[in-house]
Amino acid sequence: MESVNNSMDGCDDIQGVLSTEVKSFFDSAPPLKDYDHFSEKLKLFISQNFQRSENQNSTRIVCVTSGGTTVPLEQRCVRYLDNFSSGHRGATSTEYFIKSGYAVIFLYRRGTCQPYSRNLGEETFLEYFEPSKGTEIQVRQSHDEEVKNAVRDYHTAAEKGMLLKLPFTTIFEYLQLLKLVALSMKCIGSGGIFYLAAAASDFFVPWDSMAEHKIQSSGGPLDMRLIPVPKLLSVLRNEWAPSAFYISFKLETDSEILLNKADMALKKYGMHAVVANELTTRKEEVVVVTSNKKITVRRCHQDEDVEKPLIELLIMQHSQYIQQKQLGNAYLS
Ligand code: 9Z3
Repeated sequence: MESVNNSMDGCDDIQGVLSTEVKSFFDSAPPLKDYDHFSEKLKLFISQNFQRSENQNSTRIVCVTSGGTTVPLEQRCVRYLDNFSSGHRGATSTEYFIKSGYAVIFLYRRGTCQPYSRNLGEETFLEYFEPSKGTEIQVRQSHDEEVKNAVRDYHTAAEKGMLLKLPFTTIFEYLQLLKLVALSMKCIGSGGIFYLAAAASDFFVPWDSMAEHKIQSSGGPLDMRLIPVPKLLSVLRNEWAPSAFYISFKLETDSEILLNKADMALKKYGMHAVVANELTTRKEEVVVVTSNKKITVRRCHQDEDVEKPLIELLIMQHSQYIQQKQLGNAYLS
C-alpha cells in the first residue's frame, strides 16, 4: 500500500513540475498578436463545420501543424535559431485530409509549403503568368494544367469552409496558437485529430532573459543559455483536448534508434500513433507506431505521395477510435 502511495505522490510531483514549467512558459511569452482575431476565426470555423456535418458526432476536424519553429535570440529579433522543415509533409497531408472530408486547421510556419501550391516548385508565381493581348494576363502554356488544378482545388476547399490557415514563426507563437486551437477543438471530442508534423524547437531563450537589442559582435564570444521547451504534449493530450486522436512525429537521422524513440514517445505522451521518419527517406517511407503494431507505409511509385497511404491508414485508425469511444459511452450510460 505504502509503495502505491509513494509512486502516486511521485506522479503528482512530476505533473506539478510540468504544470509550473508550462505556466511559466506562457506567462513569460510575448503575447500573441492577433489573438482575438484568430480566436474569432476558430470559433466561426468550428461552428460552421458543426453545422455542415450531419450531426455533432460526425464533425471531423484535424489540426495539422507544419514547418519549423524559430527561437529568437533578441527581443527585437535580428538573429534566431531555426528548425528544419519545409512544410511539405503538413501541406500534402492537409490536401489528403480535405479530400477525405476532414476540415483542416493548418497551423503553419510563415513562408513554408502551402496546400495545393506545394507542387508549383520554387519559381515565383510571376513566372507562371505572362502578358497576352493588350493588358490581359494569361497562365503560361507550360504551367497551364498544374496552375489551374491548384487554383481549382484550393478554391473548392476554401469555399466549402474546410481550410483555416493560422501562421506562426517563433516557438512562442506556435505554442500559444496550439493551445488556442486545442481549447477551441475540445468540444469536438473524439472527432478531432492533432497531426503534429511541425518541427518544434527543443530549446529556447526565455523572453525575460533575452537581450532586448541586437547582440553586438564586439562583445567577443557569445555565451548564451538555452533551456528546454516544456513538453506540452502531455498537457495537450490530457487537459486541453483530452478526447481527441493524437498523432505525433518522430524524426531521426540515425535509423537504428528511430523506432525505439517513436515507441518511447508513444508511451510517454499517450499518443495514439507516432509516425517515425528518417530524414533522407521521409518522402518515400514512414513507419506508423501504435501500441500493438508497427506498420511500414511506402509510396507505390515515384510520382505518388507517401502521405496518400499514410492518411488513409490514419483515418481508418481514427474511425476505429471514434467507434470505441462511442461503445464506451454507450456502455457507461
Ligand atoms: C516530422 O518528423 C516531419 O515528418 C518532417 C517533415 C519535419 C520530417 P518536411 O516538412 O519534413 O516535409 O520537410 N516532424 C516532426 C519533427 C520533430 O521535431 N519531432 C519531434 C522529435 O522528433 C517531436 S515533436 O523529437
